[in-house]
Amino acid sequence: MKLTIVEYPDKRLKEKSKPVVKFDSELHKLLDAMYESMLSSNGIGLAAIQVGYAKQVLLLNIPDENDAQSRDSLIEMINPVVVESSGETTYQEGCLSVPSFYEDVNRFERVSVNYQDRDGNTKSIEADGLLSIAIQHEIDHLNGILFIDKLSYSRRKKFEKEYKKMLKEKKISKSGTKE
Ligand code: Y12
Ligand code: CO
Repeated sequence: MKLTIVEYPDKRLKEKSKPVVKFDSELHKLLDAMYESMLSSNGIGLAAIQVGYAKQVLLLNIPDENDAQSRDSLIEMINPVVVESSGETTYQEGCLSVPSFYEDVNRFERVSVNYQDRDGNTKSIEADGLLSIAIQHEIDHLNGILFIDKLSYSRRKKFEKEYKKMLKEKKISKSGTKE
C-alpha cells in the first residue's frame, strides 16, 4: 500500500479521527504502510489522518542517542487517551504535513497515556522529553489540530505568509515556468 502525505492546507487535516473497532489485517496493513511512509520521509511521528485515514492511529519512532531510528523503538498507538499530564515545556516542532516550517510550541512536560496496540491489547505509557512532545503532537492530529494552530496570532500570520510563498515557489519550480 503506497501512501501519500497530506499537506497543509488540505482540509482533511482538520478532521476528527474515529476510534478503531476492528484490529484486523486491514489495520496491520495500514500500520505497516504508515511506518514505511514515515521512515522514507524522515519523520519521527505520523498520524493516520496525515495519510488520509481518519482513524485514531499513530506511530512514534524517536531516534536514539546516536540519532538512529530502529524498528525496535517503534510505538504504535491505537485509540490513545491522555489520562495525566504535568509540567510545561517548549520545543521547536516540525510536521511532515507542514513541510519546511519549524516553530516553538508549548506542551505538557510529562504525559501518561492509555492506548491499544495493533492486536487490541490495552497498554499504558508514561513519557517525558521528546517522546512526550511527539505523543501530544500526534494526538492533536487525531483531533484535527496542527502545531501551527497553537501559535500566537502574529506568528500564525507570519507562517501563512511564508508558507504561501513557499507553495508558490514549489509550483513554479515544478512547472519550470514563471507567471
Ligand atoms: C517533536 C516535534 C514534533 C514531532 C512530530 C513528528 N514530526 C516529524 O516527524 C517531522 C518530520 C519532518 C521531516 C522533514 O524532512 C526532513 O527532515 C528530510 C521535514 O523537512 C521538510 O519538510 C523539508 C520536516 C519535518 C515529534 C517530536
Ligand atoms: Co504532525
